[in-house]
This record gives sequence, structure tokens and C-alpha cells, in this order.
Amino acid sequence: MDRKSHTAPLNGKCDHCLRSPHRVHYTLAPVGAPIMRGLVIKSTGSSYIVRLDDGTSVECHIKGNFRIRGIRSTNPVAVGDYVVVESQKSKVESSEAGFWITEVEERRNYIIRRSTNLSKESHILAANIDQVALIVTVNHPVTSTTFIDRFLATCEAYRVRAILIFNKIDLLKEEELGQLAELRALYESIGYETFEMSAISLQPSEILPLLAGKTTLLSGNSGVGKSTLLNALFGREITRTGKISDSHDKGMHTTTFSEMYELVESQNGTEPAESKGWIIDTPGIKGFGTIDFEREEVGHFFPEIFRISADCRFGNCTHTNEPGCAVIEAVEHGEIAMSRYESYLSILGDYTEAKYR
Ligand SMILES: Nc1nc2c(ncn2[C@@H]2O[C@H](COP(=O)(O)OP(=O)(O)OP(=O)(O)O)[C@@H](O)[C@H]2O)c(=O)[nH]1
Ligand SMILES: [Mg+2]
Ligand SMILES: [Zn+2]
Repeated sequence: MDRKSHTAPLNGKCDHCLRSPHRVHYTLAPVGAPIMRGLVIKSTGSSYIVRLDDGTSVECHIKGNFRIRGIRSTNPVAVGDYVVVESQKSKVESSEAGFWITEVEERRNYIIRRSTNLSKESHILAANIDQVALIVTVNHPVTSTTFIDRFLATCEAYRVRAILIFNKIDLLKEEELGQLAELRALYESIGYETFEMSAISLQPSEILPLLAGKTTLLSGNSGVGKSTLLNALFGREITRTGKISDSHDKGMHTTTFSEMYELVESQNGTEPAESKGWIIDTPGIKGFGTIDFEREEVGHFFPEIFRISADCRFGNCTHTNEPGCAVIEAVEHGEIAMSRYESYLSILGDYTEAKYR
């Protein structure tokens, strides 16, 4: 017998064990076809849960020599990847047969970051996504505008739509509510959709229109409420949430693995549940190091800087000290926000630092 798991519909009785409802449940079952295709729905770093095309889920490993060409990443396989899985009998008699990921299908897109600004290793947050919902908090914890802007610039570079969800508005004092309004106005003026909520008291219907039919990556600092949002969407606790540390007013990295959850229409009939999209919960991240931007290119990933840069005297202007720079002039006149310009300079600074290290 081989260890195999299955996924039951969220809103019906499971055919395998008649328990209901649950997501992934391990059972003993014969191995199916030797070569299968599936979607990576969870990554622990050492193993992966893959939802096979027949709807069952199996735990897989990757072959020691299997690495994706071209990208130096700490995780060659990411949540959202479509992969080829092979089941193999183990050569060692006493051990179980295993499932191995032998191939990753070409990605439609992905979001990648360096763990620290100068780190050489990169990390793929997720692959094949329709949008990123960046969860940010004005306070408890404070999300910095540098973090927001670096994340947004990466979404621009990889052409993934990004929306900003401001959470924990119930905790904000009057002055902080003012800050919230200013931030929303700033990002809306650049062209980003923004949304505000209190995940602890959220009704799914308030946010479902933003997510319906799409695969959404949830990201943000630790403790901003990503997992709380997920639980609110499902109306029950499907993932653990953690307290904010009293002394630092920061999250404690409660979610440690990335996992993809399917939103399904709740129906009471006998028809199969219809998928309403996918949502990916990820571990909170601190810094956001951008990857592979050329110096002259960084401005392309700040839409308002890019628009104005058409008026700079030099085509390869980096908007730092060149004469006739329209961007610097726009910052001086308040047409480009100082916080955005500082974030832009901080990315350029990373490259200068790396160069002279
Ligand atoms: N007051 C208030 N608390 C919230 C809200 N959303 C989340 N919290 C609390 O914030 C804490 C952290 O929430 P999590 O959902 O664990 O945060 P996370 O973003 O998943 O954090 P990591 O998994 O560490 O990345 C928990 O104590 C939540 O109850 C909110 O809208 N209002
Ligand atoms: Mg979490
Ligand atoms: Zn310029």
C-alpha cells in the first residue's frame, strides 16, 4: 500500500472516509498512474502537496538533482506551479513508495524577492497568479511605504496586478485614520485599487468581489492579518493566526508555509462545487529586495515616475542629479510623493551598495 491523500469538497461528504467537510486527508490507497500532472498547493520547503488532475492530493518530494534552470532560487518549485509527478517504488524494500516532482511546467508569471537586500538567493512567493493582494496596516504593526513600494515595483516588473488592502482599521486612532485616507488617495492616484477592512469582523461578501474567479496571492509583513482574512472568508478556522508581540507591536511569524486554498461556492444540492478562485496564504516577510532591475529600468516600475520621465532631458535619466530632470522637479512641486521618490532611490541604492561591496 502506498500513502496517498485525497481532497474532499468543502461542502460535501467525502467519498473516501465519509467525514465532512475537510480539505486534505491522508489515507492508504493504491498509487494511480505512474506519471501524473498536478498543481502545487502547499510547500514546506522539503516536501510539497500536489493536487493531481483527478482531484486527489499527494505529498511529493523533488529529486536531489532537480533544479530549475536559469533562476537561482531557494525554492525551485513554488505554490501555484503545475508539475509532473511520477510515482515510484522505492528501491529500499522497507520504505514506502514515493511521489516525485520531475518537471515544472513553464510559469505564466511569478513573484520573486530576495530575502534581504544584498542576499544572493531569491525566493519565489508563488507562480501563475492573477493578482497580488498586499495586506498592509497603518499601525499594529506599521507597514513601511518602502516595503509597499518595493513590492508594487516588483508586481509592475513581473506584470502582475496588485491591490492594496488596508487592514485593522478598527484599531486606528483619529490621526491614523487621516494617514490611512492619505495613503489610499496616494495609491489610488497612481492607479492602484485600494480597499480597507477589519479582518476580524469581515463578512465574506464584502471582499469576495475582489477575489472571485481569480488566483490571489496574499502577502505582507507578519501580523497584518493575512491568515485572519482567510479564516473570515471561509467562515471558520482553516489556518492558525497568531498574536502581535506586546513589546514590539509586530507579528510573530505564525504562518510558516505557503498554502493555496480553493474558494468554492457553497451549494446544498448534489451538483459538484464550483470553484470561485484560489487564495494563497504565505508567511509574513520583512524586507523586500527587488531582483534583476537595471538602474535605468527602476523608474519604469513606478508608474507616476515613468509617466513624467518622458519629459526628462536625457533618455537614460536616473532622476538622481541629472540636469533637466522632470521627475525631480515634480517631486519638488509635490506632484510625485516624496515617500515614493525615496522608495525609488532606496532601490537604486541597493544596486550601488551591491556594486561597491
Ligand atoms: N483588531 C484587529 N486585529 C486583527 C485584525 N486582523 C487580524 N488581527 C489580529 O492580528 C493578529 C495577527 O493576525 P494573523 O492573521 O495571524 O497575521 P498574519 O498576517 O497571518 O501573520 P503571519 O502568519 O505571521 O505572517 C491576530 O491576533 C489577529 O487576531 C483586525 O482587522 N483587527
Ligand atoms: Mg499567517
Ligand atoms: Zn529624470
